[in-house]
Amino acid sequence: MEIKLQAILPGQKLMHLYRQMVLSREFEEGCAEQYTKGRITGFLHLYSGQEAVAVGATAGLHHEDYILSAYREHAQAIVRGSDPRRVMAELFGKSTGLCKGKGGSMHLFDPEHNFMGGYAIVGGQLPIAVGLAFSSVYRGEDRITACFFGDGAVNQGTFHESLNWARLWELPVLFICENNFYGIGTEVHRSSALASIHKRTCGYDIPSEKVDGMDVIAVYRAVRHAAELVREQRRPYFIEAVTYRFRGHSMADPAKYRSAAEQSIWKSRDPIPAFAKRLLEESVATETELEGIRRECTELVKEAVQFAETSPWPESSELWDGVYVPDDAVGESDHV
Ligand SMILES: Cc1ncc(C[n+]2csc(CCOP(=O)(O)OP(=O)(O)O)c2C)c(N)n1
Ligand SMILES: [Mg+2]
Repeated sequence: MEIKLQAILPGQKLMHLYRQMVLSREFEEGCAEQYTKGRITGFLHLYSGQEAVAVGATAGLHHEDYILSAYREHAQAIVRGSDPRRVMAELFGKSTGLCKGKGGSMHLFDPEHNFMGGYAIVGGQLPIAVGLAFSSVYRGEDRITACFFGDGAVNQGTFHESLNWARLWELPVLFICENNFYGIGTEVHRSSALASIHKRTCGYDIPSEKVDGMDVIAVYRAVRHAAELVREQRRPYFIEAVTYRFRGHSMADPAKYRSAAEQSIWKSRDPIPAFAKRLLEESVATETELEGIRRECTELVKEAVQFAETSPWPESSELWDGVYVPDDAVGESDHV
């Protein structure tokens, strides 16, 4: 029998999870709109469909734990606590953005919330996560590092090097693979000899499990339990969260490689209405309360867009600020 929601978390916290999923979805759909208006340019990868993973996982961690992700990371930053207005401004390239408009969609970074970055290089965040976990051990800190990555990252050399090193050095890393079955247009069965990703960690003697990534509570419980093990035993752990992205790989992708039938099966498992249904059935919330949350999130995204639109562009004099260039790598004339 399914455990009642309020035996797992108090009502207020459950509502918070719902709100974070709705805000993430609204934010992404707002980004899509701004992209079509030409206000967000470059690559834009949206997270719609996968919200239960970021929201459930973040709720299972402590705020001081580090989080790293790939380039589909707006929700991860916002759920962690980044101001949606500053995230939107970053996507617009404005100076009020999280990274002063210099990172853009794929490179959010917010040390105030221990969000240690989105990374555009597939698998690039894995060794950085291992390094951060090492820094925590070295400094005698209690925090752990949670590293999100996609199914497309598991055949990168960095994946194998990172898992090996994390186990060998007993580092407190929680690896979270968001298996949405596709790396751009390539289905996981066509790129991985063993498509059941969590089974691959036995080669590194790292315990692992698979969780339903469309169920925010299942993800929360798995991550909370795993995070406790990692924190107490100072050893890595691995979770495969099975999920689905509702949009194409990026805004430039019409996603013709997925059948309508496949998409509609997954859409019927949309984590947001599924959780709303449980909240209503178990009388944690009323429809009016849920509607209020949806309206409030739509407003927040409108405000974020307004903030981004009215924010100034970075000054051209800031072009080299925050860029690491050894003095001998550029000529004098390049420093203008
Ligand atoms: C090292 C490297 N190789 C190739 C690419 C091009 N690329 C960008 S996203 C992507 C697919 C990654 O898929 P996955 O890890 O499953 O993440 P998802 O997009 O599904 O969230 C690829 C191959 C890249 N960015 N970095
Ligand atoms: Mg993928």
